[in-house]
Amino acid sequence: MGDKVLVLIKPDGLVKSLTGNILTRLSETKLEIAAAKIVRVSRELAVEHYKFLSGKPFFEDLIKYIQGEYHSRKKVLAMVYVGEGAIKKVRELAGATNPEEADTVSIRGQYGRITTKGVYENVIHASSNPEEAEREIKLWFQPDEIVFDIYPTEVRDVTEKKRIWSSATGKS
Ligand code: IDP
Ligand code: MG
Repeated sequence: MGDKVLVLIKPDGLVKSLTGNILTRLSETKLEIAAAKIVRVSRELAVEHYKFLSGKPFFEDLIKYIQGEYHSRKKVLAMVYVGEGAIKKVRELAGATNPEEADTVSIRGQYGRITTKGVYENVIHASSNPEEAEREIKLWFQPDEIVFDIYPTEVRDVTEKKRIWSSATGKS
């Protein structure tokens, strides 16, 4: 199966209409897409995702950025790709973390920017190693949202409150 990697198109990527371009480039890697969804990012999810950066001076701005607080699109596109060398391939396509240092033809080099506040708006996230990928994929996706089993699962009786479609006919 090869590597698994969590890929996020961040709010700036969505605002700048880069989704199609990025999906095309990802599909040209011949990696297989295993899951995709649009997510409204809660503060809880953002903080958990970036918890290893919680001591950094830019942390609060980073949380606001990934939640879409700086953009008119408060959402991200979350995806899982799998295949030989998936992490390396996607990280190469993404380019360096700092968009000013990123290869000019990488996604971050082409479309990223550093805001006047110092936030690296770098369009795309990609897990950087297999352990990080596993942690992040399990954070963003439930097993049934991924088309094939990429990590072991178990079946348990779980009782939880869940929002469901209302039986009242919707007025639109
Ligand atoms: P990565 O996204 O290339 O893996 P990380 O070090 O994991 O880089 O940082 C996560 C995100 O935090 C980056 O993508 C970027 O948006 C932001 N970030 C990282 N370092 C800085 C910094 O020095 N200033 C501002 N933002 C940063
Ligand atoms: Mg990282």
